Formats: sequence, C-alpha cells, structure tokens
Amino acid sequence: MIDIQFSAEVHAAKAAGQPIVALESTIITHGMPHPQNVEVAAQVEQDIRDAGAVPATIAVIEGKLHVGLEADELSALGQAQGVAKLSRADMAACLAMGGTGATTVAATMIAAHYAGIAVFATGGIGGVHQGAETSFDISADLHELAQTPVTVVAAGAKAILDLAKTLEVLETLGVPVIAHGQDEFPAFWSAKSPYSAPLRMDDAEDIAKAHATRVALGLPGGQLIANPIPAEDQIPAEELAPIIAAAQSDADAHRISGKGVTPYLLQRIYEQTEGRSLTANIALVRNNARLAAAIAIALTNNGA
Ligand code: PSU
Ligand code: MN
Repeated sequence: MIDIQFSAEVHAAKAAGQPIVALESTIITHGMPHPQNVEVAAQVEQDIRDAGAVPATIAVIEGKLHVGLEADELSALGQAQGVAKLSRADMAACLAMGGTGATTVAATMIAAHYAGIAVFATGGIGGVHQGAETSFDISADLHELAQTPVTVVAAGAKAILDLAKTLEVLETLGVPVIAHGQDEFPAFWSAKSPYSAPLRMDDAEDIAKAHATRVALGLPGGQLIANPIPAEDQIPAEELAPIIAAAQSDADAHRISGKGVTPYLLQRIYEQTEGRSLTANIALVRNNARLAAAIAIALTNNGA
C-alpha cells in the first residue's frame, strides 16, 4: 500500500462517512491559464461544499499522492512550472521518482478509487481525437472508465474530439454513457450534439442507484455522466467549428502529438475565442460539481 496524504477536510469527512467528490488537477495545470485556474479550482471546491459534500482535489506532489489539497498546495500547484500530466501509464513512476504531477481523468479515477471515493467531477473527458484513424490518438480516459468503478460527471466531450468515434469506443468498452436530463450527448461548449446518448437519467438518485447496481454485479468499470452545459453559458457549435478546425491544423503543422495535443488545442481555442471558451468552461465545471455532489450524497444515503 502507498500512503495517501489527505487534506484535513477530506480526512475528517472520511472518518465521519460524509459524501466526497473527487476533482482532477490537470484541468488546473494544463487546462486553464493562471490565475483563473486557481480561482476556479477553489470556486468548484466551494460549490461542492455548498451542495453538501466535501471536495477532494487529487494530485501528486513531490512523490506523495494527495487526496484533497490545502489552499496553499492548490495555489502552488496552479503556478508551478513543468508539472507532469499524469495518466494510468505514468502516475506510479511519478510517485516512485518523487515527482510532481497533475492527474488527468484516468489518473484521478485510479486515485479516487484507491482512496475509497466513488464520484468525480470534471469538465470534459479525453476521447478519440479527430484523425485517430491515422494517429491512433485515443485517450486512456476511455479505457479507465471501462475498468475503474468511479462515476465521472463531465459535460460530454469537446468538439476537438471525434464524438461519434468516442461514443463507439465507449460502447465497445462497455461504459454506460448517461445523459443527464436530455436525450442528446452534450458537446462540452454546447448542450446539444447530433448524437443521442445511449442512456438518460434525470435525477442523481437514479445515477447513484445505477452505480451501486454495477458494483453489486461485480462489474469493474465506472459510468460517464454527460451533463449538459447550462443553456445561458453555451457557445454555438457553428461559431466554434472553424476555430477548432484552425487549431487542429495548427497542431498538425507543429507536429504536436501524444499528451501535448489536448493542452495545445485548448490554449489555441482560448486565444481565438478571446477567453469566452474559458468562461463557458468554468460554468460547466461548476454545474458538474453540483451534480456530482448530489450523486455522492445519494450514494451515501443509500449506504454505499
Ligand atoms: N478535456 C478538457 N479539459 C481538460 C482535459 C480534457 O476539456 O483539461 C484534460 C483532462 O485531464 C483529461 C485529459 O483527462 O485532458 C485528456 O488528455 P489526453 O487527450 O491526452 O488523454
Ligand atoms: Mn491523447
């Protein structure tokens, strides 16, 4: 076993059996610019508290697995240079070598499960990239959802990804994709997409029950809850399409590959939308945090 460094708040919540929601840290180090990243991370934590649960932001700091960050740790991580972006493949190596890294969806799921936390809120998951038929760029997040029993609340997947292929891979891997409150699979900055989600649930209690039922069946993976961005915060898909296409061809021209692709595209889109992409991103993460808190509360009330 490896030692977990719990924040004081998460430590107390675990002892008292209170509902806890995990949060990732790659969104802080690689997904948003400083200083908004730290402000948003603190705001999302507060949203979870206001909804009646306890936030646990996850990261590796100097070789220690942190589950829940103190305010000064969060602030330091948000401005540190050269922080690794950790997924399933490299989290253990970072811990072993005493490194510092932010956890992606995949790594956060592993750490949350290890710490006994069943619900996790983020912005968007990684998926199948456009052009994957030649690049083979498919996020490890999808395989993690197939094998680690954590319910992940996200606003669907970004249009920087190939949504149709992402949904196909999730189906092949046996991952339940559950749209919250609508039939369509949401597309991150837009609530609607041309694709319907395989499953729909309208309340947190049903999502919690479905999670507990998978555990009872001994099924290994988690659930993807696709929670649409609030209508007033959307950016129309047709407005973003040319910006995404330009960002994609820049990435190709600069031969960006591997784990550099997603941060590169996010940064280009942020510049090209003059920050509007960030405003929408903040709104949807906060919305996901609130739903995740409700799911964690329902799971706790049902004795899970
Ligand atoms: N999508 C976003 N914002 C993000 C990410 C994805 O809208 O910050 C981050 C998440 O941490 C996710 C990771 O797990 O990127 C996926 O990276 P990759 O495509 O390299 O697997
Ligand atoms: Mn990738």
